[in-house]
Amino acid sequence: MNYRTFKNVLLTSVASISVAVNALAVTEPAIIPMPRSMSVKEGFFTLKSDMVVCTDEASRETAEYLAVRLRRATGYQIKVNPSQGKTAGKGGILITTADAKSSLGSEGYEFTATRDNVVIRAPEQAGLFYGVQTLLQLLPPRIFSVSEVKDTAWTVPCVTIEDRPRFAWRGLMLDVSRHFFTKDEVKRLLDVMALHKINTFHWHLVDNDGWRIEIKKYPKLTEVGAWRKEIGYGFDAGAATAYGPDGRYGGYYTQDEVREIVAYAGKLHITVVPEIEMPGHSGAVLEAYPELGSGGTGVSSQVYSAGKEETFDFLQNVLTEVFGLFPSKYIHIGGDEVPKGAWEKDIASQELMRKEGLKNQDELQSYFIRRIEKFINANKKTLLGWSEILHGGLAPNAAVMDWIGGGLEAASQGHDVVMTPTTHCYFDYCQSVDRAAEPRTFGGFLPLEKVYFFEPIPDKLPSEMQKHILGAQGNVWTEYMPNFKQVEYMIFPRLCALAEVTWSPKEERNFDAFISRLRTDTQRLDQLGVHYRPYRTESITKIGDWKPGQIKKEGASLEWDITKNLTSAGSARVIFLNTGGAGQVLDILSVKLFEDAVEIGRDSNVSSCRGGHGTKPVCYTFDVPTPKRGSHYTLRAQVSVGSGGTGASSPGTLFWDLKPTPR
Ligand code: TNX
Repeated sequence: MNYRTFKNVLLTSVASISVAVNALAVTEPAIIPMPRSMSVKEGFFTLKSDMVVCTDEASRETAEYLAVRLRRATGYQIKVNPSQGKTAGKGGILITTADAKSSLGSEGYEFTATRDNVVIRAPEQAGLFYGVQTLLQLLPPRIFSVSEVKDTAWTVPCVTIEDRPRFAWRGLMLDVSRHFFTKDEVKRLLDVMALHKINTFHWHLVDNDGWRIEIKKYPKLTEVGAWRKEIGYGFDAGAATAYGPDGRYGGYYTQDEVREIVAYAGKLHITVVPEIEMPGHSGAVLEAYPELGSGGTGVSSQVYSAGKEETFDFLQNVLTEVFGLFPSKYIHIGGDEVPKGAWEKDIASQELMRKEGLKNQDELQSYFIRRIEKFINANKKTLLGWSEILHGGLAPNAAVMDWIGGGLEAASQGHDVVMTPTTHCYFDYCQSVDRAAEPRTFGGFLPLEKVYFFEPIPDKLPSEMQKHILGAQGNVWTEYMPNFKQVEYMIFPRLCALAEVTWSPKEERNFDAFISRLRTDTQRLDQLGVHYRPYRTESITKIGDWKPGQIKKEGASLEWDITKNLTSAGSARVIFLNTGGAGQVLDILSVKLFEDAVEIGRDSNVSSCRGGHGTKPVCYTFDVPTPKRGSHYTLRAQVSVGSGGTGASSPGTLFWDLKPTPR
């Protein structure tokens, strides 16, 4: 789409430039994801209090959805006429499948706004629904207000749009096991997904920390498996509200609630894909039904026995109830990070390996997944699993969700693949290098730019196999997100970028234009009350590293030259990020700033800078003077191996953030 054309049209068509600027502020098309093709014309269509949404009987629900959305903010008594599917008339909106181009596919649509009316045509309802989302985004952001907004000109710029998605799978995964989120929170998320034309909600319902779906045949799954004693992950009890009446932490969805969410999503043209983890990440189940486990302790206690018939009976019974609740073609069975060593000590698993001639644990895992796949296929569903289901041989009809590789290999062999690599799709990773200014997160770093430039098709995949890349998905693992506000903060605006990756043409991607549209989109999020991370460019820079060998038990002095970092007088933060694992702790006793050999600043706070996931960096602050030409500036830190850790020294990185003194 072409903003320049749009501005030129405005500037030449209105008498005064200030009017043009005003009009731009209200109506500049800021559609996310950007449509495939759009041309902006002169003039506006304006909503009227007595207007009608005309439609055919088949599209009535979509027309009603639009009318409800429009009524809320405008306060207009907009009517729906379901027996007028041919023309919008003057001042109306037409939503119809009549005469739609079949080349638009199942999710595409055509959209025309003139001064007289708006016409949305699509061969199928999903396309009409996306046309409606486009219409909402062409209106001022206050159209998303939950209460009536007076004195607004509800205008839509005159445009013609032809649009359809690049990928069929435009997804978001939410982990509700590590922390539990309510039915209404899930619905809220679905609404904002639909606004960005995201069509798949992958629901991670099961993990070590909690089983979240009622299964009638096995009540202990939720009586026992949905709860834990404490919030965990180092959070204060008050960081979440998911407590039961008995004070236990957790929660689950009843089957009625699951049906309600699936139906709600369906109306938003979102497919819900359930994930029932196996054979690992199953600590919550095995707490309720320990007889299905491999025995063992620690992570080994979180793995089903692969050798017991009872395991398969149980899983098949669970899956049967799951099939009845989810119309989705795909059933996700996890398959990731199985500590397969658990099977070495499990007699039943060892016997099975002998009987089946399985050479190693990978082949045993593959046996497990293949057996489940047979059952899933017999129920006319397709098995989907994480990268590791390739180990020991991929099940014949399985689809793969690539998080640590395997996508290229699977797609090359003709298996369908959804791309969710940690490098570009892990919304649990920190959004800024300035971790000190962010909430606690998982170890990785995933800025908005990186999501935006993600290319789902692997480089080396031959063109004839590219159709096997169904699309991409953002993953929200919630270890460090104890409440929904935090979940939203991690999802937005990164999901907006992923929406564009999965919907819009690759060649048209332009980060600056996206950021400019995002400004309007975040106004929509404001109206909807979504908690997002405002986009800003980073002022933080890396000074250098430290290596484990430099840190001694008896203490050590680390030094970094910061002459080129100290560019003006101001307030500087020196940030220590421990990149080691859990238990690798660096004690910092003082940090001093030198100008040549003279100490000019000192922060004598003593702190422990910890490694591992979900830990925060440590900050030291200095008022720095205007640098003298020719002088050298040095930071010196007095450190030692941390007393509160395992005694191992850590690696780490040092950052610098200078806020210049305003002149
Ligand atoms: C790996 S991604 C996992 C999850 C964790 C996540 C944290 C995947 C299939 N497994 O269990 O929550 O890393 O980033």
